[in-house]
Amino acid sequence: MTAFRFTTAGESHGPGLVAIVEGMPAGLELDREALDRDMARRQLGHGRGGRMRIETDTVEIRSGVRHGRTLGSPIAVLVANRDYANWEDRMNPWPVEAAVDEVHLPRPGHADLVGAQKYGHTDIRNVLERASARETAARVAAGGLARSFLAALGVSVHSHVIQVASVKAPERSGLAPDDFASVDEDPVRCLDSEASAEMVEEINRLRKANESLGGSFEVLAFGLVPGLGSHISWEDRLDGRLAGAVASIQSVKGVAIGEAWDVAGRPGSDAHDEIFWSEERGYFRETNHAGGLEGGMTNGLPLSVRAAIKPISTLTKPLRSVDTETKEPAQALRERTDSTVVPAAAVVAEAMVCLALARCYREKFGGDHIDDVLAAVEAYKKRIDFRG
Ligand code: EPS
Repeated sequence: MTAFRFTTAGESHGPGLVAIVEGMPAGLELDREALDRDMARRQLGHGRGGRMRIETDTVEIRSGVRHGRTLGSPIAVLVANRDYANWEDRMNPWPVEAAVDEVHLPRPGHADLVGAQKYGHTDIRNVLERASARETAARVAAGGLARSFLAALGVSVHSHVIQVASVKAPERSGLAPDDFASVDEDPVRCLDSEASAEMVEEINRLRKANESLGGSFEVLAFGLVPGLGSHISWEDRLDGRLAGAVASIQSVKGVAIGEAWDVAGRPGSDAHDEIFWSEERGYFRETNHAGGLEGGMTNGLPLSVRAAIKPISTLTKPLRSVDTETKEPAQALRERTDSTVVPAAAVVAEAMVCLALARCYREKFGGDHIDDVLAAVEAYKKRIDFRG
């Protein structure tokens, strides 16, 4: 059987982005509006730039789905770049008559310089177009398919912003799916309205000072069975897969599972989740310091993945750089940009977590049709007496 995997293709200002998802079961009902809702959620957030006013991202399915149900074959999705209409000369796949200027001013923090060196390009645009976080639109399209599969198994994945620049929301533990009902209505997708107002102020203040802003967020997955991932080999440890999936998002520089950074400073007696058992509940815990993972496997508690993202590396007050043609000191490329993408990055991380979890479910439970998967999950829950 084809392994569950996905790939994306596309440049930021090219004709469009493509994602191909392989290994989905047949017979899964898809909700077109839900797929597009995720695309719109990725475009949200106070501090985004002019591009989001040009695009209205939607998922166009090109294969693998018929009359709203998956066929079991590869699913190809297309996300058009409306902005391509303004870039047709500069980004045309074929030679054009018009003179097109090359970019020679690498931005510190972006892929520009090392990408041009590695791939032998004199025009940095050949690197920055693919390195752009626009690519995450294709990941969210693919992640929407994974999310649909997980939803059929009773799993839901949510996110919220914890920090924007120096403003941190108060710590929240014991979050449940209902807590996220209106998170997308908040301008920075934060669960704390006071912190949110301060974050918006901080964005406005730093944007005026021509600064960009980083921050951090948390993704939570609810309804997972224990035993996704495995302790038996390094590649199967879910901690590693999740860290890789989330750290691969543009601008992400750190990933933590659960309370990792806090736990590092605590004594062992205050770091682990003690195990209890009762007639009604079976095994249960009173705490979730481990963020739902033990030994590289889900343990049936909510999964928590946190990530830190650096400030965007395109600055409206550019940093010092070098002209790669003349080797003279120069200011880095100044392009239209966002002030911060923390709220959007959290939505992208939801997609990456959905894709990583969908792969685990496909590996563990197999099945060609969604009903096969459901039956296998039920049988497993029964075997381990999991009541969650
Ligand atoms: C993005 C589209 C881009 C940027 C942003 C993400 O649009 P443009 O480059 O046309 O303004 O807003 O890209 C980056 C943060 C980056 O570093 O490249 C999007 O669709 O998310």
